[in-house]
Amino acid sequence: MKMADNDDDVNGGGGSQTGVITKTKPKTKKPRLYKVLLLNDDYTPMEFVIFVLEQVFGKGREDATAIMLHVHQKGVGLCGVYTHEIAETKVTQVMDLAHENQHPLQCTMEKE
Ligand code: TYC
Repeated sequence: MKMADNDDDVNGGGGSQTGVITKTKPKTKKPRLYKVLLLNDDYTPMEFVIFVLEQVFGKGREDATAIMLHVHQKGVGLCGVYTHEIAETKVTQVMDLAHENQHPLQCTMEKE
């Protein structure tokens, strides 16, 4: 004898109390996630990169400095992982800030 589960609708949905149990698909599909990456270059000031990591990615001073140094030394580094729309917004914000300040800083996103 099976009891009604979480994802069961008791009654047929017709309004009258029929006692029929129907399955409803639990709609909990995970969104695809994207890594937002910062690329090194020879010209963008370290202080500006730290500023970007603080303002756009909400990093504290210490995390921002560590990520900046990682990118400076390794060539690329992870700023965060987000849904497609949020990742795209972050990339645009970084590129706009870099442009406005005439720095060649590059930011990209890729599927996790
Ligand atoms: N390499 C830059 C410099 O020496 C600093 C830098 C770090 C630039 C990280 C970009 O994503 C970057 N001024």
